Amino acid sequence: MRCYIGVGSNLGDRQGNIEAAIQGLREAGGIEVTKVSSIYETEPVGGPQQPKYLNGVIAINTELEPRQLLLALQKIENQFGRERSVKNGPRTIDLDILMYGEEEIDEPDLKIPHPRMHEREFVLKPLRDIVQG
Ligand code: PH2
Ligand code: MG
Ligand code: MG
Repeated sequence: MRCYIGVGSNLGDRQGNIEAAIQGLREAGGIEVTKVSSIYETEPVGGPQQPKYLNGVIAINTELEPRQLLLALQKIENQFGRERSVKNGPRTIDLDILMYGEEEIDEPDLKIPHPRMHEREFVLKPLRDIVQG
C-alpha cells in the first residue's frame, strides 16, 4: 500500500533525528521508502510554547497493515527516547501516518487520514512537494 508519513522534530539535533528516523524506516521490515520531501523549518502550531520544528513528509510502500505500521513507527519513535507527556508538546521525533492508501480508520488511537492534516501547512507543503513530484 502507498502511504504518506509525516515527520517532525523540535528537540535536539532536529535534522539528525529526522535522517535517523528515515534510516529506521528504510531498515524496517515490510517498508520501502520511495520519496522524501524537502525538510522545512516551521513555527509550532498548538501545544505549549516550544521551539521551531523541522517537518517533512515521506512516501512509502508497505506490506504492513495500518496497525502494524503504527507499531513500527512507534518503535522508531521510542528509539529516540520519545516521551509522551504534553499533548502537542515538544518532541525529538514524531512519525504520523497521514494516509494509508484510500483507507479510512476512525478508532480512538488510530485515525486515518490524519484528522488535522488538512489544516496544517507544515504537512500540506511537503506533501504537495512529493505528490506533484
Ligand atoms: N506537531 C504537533 C504540534 N505542533 N507544529 C509544527 N510546526 N510541526 C509539527 O510537527 C507539530 C506542531 C503535534 O504532533
Ligand atoms: Mg504523532
Ligand atoms: Mg504529529
